[in-house]
Amino acid sequence: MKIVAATKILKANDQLAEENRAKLGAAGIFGVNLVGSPGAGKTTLLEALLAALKGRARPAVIEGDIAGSIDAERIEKLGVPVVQINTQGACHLDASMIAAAIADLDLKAVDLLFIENVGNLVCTAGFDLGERLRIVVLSTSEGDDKAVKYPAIFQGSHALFVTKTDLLPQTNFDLQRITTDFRRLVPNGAIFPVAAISGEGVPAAADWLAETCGR
Ligand SMILES: Nc1nc2c(ncn2[C@@H]2O[C@H](COP(=O)(O)OP(=O)(O)OP(=O)(O)O)[C@@H](O)[C@H]2O)c(=O)[nH]1
Ligand SMILES: [Mg+2]
Repeated sequence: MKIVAATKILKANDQLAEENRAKLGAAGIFGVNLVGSPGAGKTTLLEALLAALKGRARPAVIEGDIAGSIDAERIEKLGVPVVQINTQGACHLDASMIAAAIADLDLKAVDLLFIENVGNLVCTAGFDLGERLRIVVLSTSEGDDKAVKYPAIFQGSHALFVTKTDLLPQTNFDLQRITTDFRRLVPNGAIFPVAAISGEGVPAAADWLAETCGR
């Protein structure tokens, strides 16, 4: 019987992720990995950010889902190049999937690559994709205790986007609590409260993103 240790698989992933980072870097492309629970508002936020960044960057999107192409179709409607990855059961994207998707993109026409990971607050934490920036998306309806309960995904992220702030009056979500908990894990992490549906907070988040990726 052959047993493959998980550490070996993760090591192989890390190596591939470095290759992705080098390839994207050589092509002048800044990769952003969006992670968060199913339904946290990742695609809605992405739609709002793409609109806000129009004319400032040449974006492309890789959509990760277990099945279907609903999110990729939403992005396609905006006229943005998009590749859909179906993981067929896997609860996260990995670097080999991104390598395959990158091969389907015209890299010369892109300088900002968004990767929407499979909706999951646990599995996505262990897999570097070769991005430069990881943003964790948490909606107000999920509860403000998530940074304490799921530290790994927050710890490895550079920024926290708190989505669905229009629902704050209907929840007991405490922005101060999540800010304190996130900063404990990522002292210099950026935090942006946004309501993608109304556009509130989106310009500030888009400006920060543009500046961070050098646009
Ligand atoms: N009230 C409110 N609802 C929102 C907001 N952003 C997203 N939603 C809703 O939340 C639901 C999920 O949004 P999506 O953007 O599809 O979430 P997602 O994280 O991409 O979901 P998966 O890709 O399935 O993981 C949809 O019904 C959205 O309309 C927001 O700012 N406010
Ligand atoms: Mg989505």
